[in-house]
Amino acid sequence: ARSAQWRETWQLRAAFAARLSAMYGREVPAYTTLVDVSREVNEDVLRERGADAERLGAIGRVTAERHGAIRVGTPAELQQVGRVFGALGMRPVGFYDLREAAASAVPVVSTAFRPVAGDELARNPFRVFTSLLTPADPRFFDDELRARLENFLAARELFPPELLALADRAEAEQGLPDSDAEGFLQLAVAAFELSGKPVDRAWYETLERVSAVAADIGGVRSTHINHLTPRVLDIDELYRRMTGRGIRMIDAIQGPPRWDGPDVLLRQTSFRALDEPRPMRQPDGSVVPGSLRVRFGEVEARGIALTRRGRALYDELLARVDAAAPATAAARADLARDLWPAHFPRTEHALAERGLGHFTYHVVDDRPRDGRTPPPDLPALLREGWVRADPVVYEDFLPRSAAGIFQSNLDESGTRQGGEADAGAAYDSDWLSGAVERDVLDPFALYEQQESRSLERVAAALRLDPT
Ligand code: OOG
Ligand code: NI
Repeated sequence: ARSAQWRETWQLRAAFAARLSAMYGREVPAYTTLVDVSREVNEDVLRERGADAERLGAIGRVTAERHGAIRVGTPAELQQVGRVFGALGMRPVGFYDLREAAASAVPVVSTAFRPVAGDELARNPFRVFTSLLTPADPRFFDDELRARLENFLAARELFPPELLALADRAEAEQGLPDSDAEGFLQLAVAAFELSGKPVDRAWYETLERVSAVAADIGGVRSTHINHLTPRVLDIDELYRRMTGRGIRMIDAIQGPPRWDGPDVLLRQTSFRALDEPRPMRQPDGSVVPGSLRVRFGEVEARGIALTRRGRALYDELLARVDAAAPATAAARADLARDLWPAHFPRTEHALAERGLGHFTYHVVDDRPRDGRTPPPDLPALLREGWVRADPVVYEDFLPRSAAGIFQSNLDESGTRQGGEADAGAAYDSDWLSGAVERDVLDPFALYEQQESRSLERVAAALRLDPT
């Protein structure tokens, strides 16, 4: 073991998440309210439901759990993001194309950096949804604007070389000595703060005409965390309490409806932050007071990871709700709630049996020990009490919800022309792997691996069972 003055990767990750949260709470007061209310709701749920409340994660993990979001402009910047998060044991998982997922203009493709191994997630599951601007998509940018944008982006520096050097060391050595950890954490948090430097108003507004997201990414010389999201055990209750405190939430909770069957995937809701004063540089060079409204708050409830089949069913139900074209968010929620019970299994057991949800399987300690041989198949092993199924929590994101979150926090819808998506680059998962210079992992494959490894352990344990 290394000395006490050594910080392991997960300790760096936990410390980074905590410091980022402290910074965000200082600068965006409504976030502090959100964290407080989330904690209250979680304590109440724990009191009411007992151990059942922790079925999808121990309360320690859930209380510390956060995700953030950042947006960057170039593959080179994304590669650097990959190094900073690599130092924290976070790898790119999933490819999300938000250019199509929203009604308005969101010219980005995204991935999420997160820990991958089960024990790492249990220690601290911090994740960051990371979006990359798509200047080569002609539906958003013409050649001239694209060239200006790429020049502007090429000339800025998001991460100081000292930070990247420490990140590379931390990743290679899987941690840092305390003395270096402090500097690394300070530089990393600073890199994600909202800068106080003057914003070039004309350039910002030029990009805003394409999309508020384009301006947020390419209109300034730095990046920033745009939200941090705590996890809550009852998001409907949280929504009511936040509204009761006078914080105006968006009009819906995104994702699956509330119902009396198992919670699956992810439910999220958000609120807009306030204008924040930031200096603006006028075309004549003078600097005047201005404001940006680019940071917000979000909260989420996590459910069981679905298999590819389960996800296809979810997407199909969503499409059916869309097809009915409900006029309001409330009508939409009612429709989904009515549709769900007819199609989605109402128990975890049925979710597992129909191959719709992911579970890990574990040999039960007080299994039959009277010399019987265990039955040969999983359903019988479960039925006869040899093996227990634990739900796998969904650790990723949903493109539709993500697009909804982007959209609900934009002032204007911007413009997206019709036509073919990509004359220049095909923005897909492989392209993104190339940009970040790391494999973008497939979330379904990760869940499948987790499940099949647990089954291998069950098989080995039951064969070796001495009784
Ligand atoms: C990211 C929005 C996506 C989520 O939770 O789905 C997201 C952004 O606005 O940059 O964070
Ligand atoms: Ni989010």
